[in-house]
Amino acid sequence: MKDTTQYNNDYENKWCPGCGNFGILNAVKKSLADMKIAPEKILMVSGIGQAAKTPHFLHCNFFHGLHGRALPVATGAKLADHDLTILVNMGDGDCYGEGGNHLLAALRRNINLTLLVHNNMVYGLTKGQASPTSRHGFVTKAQPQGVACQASNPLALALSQGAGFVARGYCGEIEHLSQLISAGISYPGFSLIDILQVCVSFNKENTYTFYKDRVYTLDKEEYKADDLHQALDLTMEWEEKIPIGIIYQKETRSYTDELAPLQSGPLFKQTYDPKKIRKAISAA
Ligand SMILES: Cc1ncc(C[n+]2csc(CCOP(=O)(O)OP(=O)(O)O)c2C)c(N)n1
Ligand code: SF4
Repeated sequence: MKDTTQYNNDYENKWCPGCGNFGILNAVKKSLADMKIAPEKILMVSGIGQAAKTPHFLHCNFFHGLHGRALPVATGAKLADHDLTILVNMGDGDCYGEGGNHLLAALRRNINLTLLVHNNMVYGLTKGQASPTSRHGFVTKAQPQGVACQASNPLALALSQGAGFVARGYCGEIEHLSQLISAGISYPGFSLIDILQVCVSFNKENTYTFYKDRVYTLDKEEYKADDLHQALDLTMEWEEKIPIGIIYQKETRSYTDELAPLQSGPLFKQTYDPKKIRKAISAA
């Protein structure tokens, strides 16, 4: 095990004992240590929620902003300095609800970011309302008669939008999850890792026992993650068995590779001619 202590931060942590976020935090540290990425070369961006507090507990650059808005901030940061390793940590509500349209834009752009969605199928920070991934019929204090709409399927959505790297991890399989995170960071485009995260306080259905009976790891030898239709089929598998691993991966060229001005180096290092900018503004 590589030394993960360089990423430790002593910010007070108030996650509930047993929260699945601890496993995700450990997997992130392990992946960064394995990949030998120095804290100053990492930027972690988040919005609002329990998942969004993750960067507080890591020694690295971070930006903690508005609910659902992490992806546009991360996109701007990547355009300014595409040499940074940028991880985005969001809850399922934050990403698939409040930030849903930003997710669609990030998928279309194929901007080189690694998005970790802590999917506990509930709004944790605000004490347990339903989120977009809560199952139809899921009972909460705010939905006492059960959720009346269908749960969204974010992995199928991402595939339908042309996503190049789609994976699912589980907070109880830290070694496996850290490998997925490393693969996402190495991927030269947008990577979505949806992580099954246990919320011990507000989701009494999707527990460690629930996942223990269902989660299985895709065999790297048997399952080649390059067939879109097979991948779509896998995203539909849920009731009896739940696959984790890289569900789909294709060759790609990222947004920052597509943009000509970035080929001369990160934007923040480039000089600019104020006269040209004034001319462009007055022409607009
Ligand atoms: C625009 C906006 N709407 C609602 C809220 C209130 N709010 C704060 S956290 C949260 C839910 C967070 O749930 P999720 O993103 O699933 O993350 P978790 O806490 O479960 O990790 C909500 C609704 C807010 N802060 N801003
Ligand atoms: S409420 Fe749920 S998501 Fe939030 S810290 Fe507690 S267990 Fe974790």
